[in-house]
Amino acid sequence: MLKLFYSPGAISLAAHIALEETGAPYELIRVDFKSEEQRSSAYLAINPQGRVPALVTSRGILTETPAILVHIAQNFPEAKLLPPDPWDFARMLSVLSYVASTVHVDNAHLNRGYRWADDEESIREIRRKAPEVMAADLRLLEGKIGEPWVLGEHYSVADTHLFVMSWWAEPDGVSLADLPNLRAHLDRMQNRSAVQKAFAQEGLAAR
Ligand SMILES: N[C@@H](CCC(=O)N[C@@H](CS)C(=O)NCC(=O)O)C(=O)O
Repeated sequence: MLKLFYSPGAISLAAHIALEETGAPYELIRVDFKSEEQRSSAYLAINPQGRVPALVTSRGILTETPAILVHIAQNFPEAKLLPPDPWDFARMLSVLSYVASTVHVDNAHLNRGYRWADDEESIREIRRKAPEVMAADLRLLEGKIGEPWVLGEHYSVADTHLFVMSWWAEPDGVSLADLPNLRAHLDRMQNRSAVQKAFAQEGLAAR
């Protein structure tokens, strides 16, 4: 059975929703960020980067959300979380890559500025600019996503990944009033039972 290491409301939520979408049994293991459990030697043995998610599979431990999402989708093809068309598959990977390498990194500038600077003033400046950069990067997705789902008619793991960015947006200081496509996508996602189940398990609320 797959095991997902997660922290409530973190990017691991995308994989959690994907697992829920499959309907397959899996185990959830919470990593406590408050006590910095992600830096404990026990967790570093699972993910040396000290981050969630990590997915324990019968073939080994997988890290990095895009890889985890594709693996979950390939493991449970009946859930149809990957588009059959190669071009759509490439478009889906484009969204997963962009979210992981760009929008998620923008978010990290808010509370994890110490990764890029040491002095307090620089960290404050990194934090101050983060919402502006995240809004600009989300705006590119605003103009690109389909309806009702990222790829159009086909719901895919790109929806679960993008969803976490939109769910983070308002608390991160990015107004979704200016991003109506993302706002509508967030609403559609929050109506899905997989999202509602993952929210209930992680103790999260719709926004
Ligand atoms: N590139 C990784 C990033 C994972 C990541 O940064 N996760 C954050 C939570 S959203 C984390 O575990 N942070 C803990 C820390 O920085 O100490 C992915 O996409 O899975």
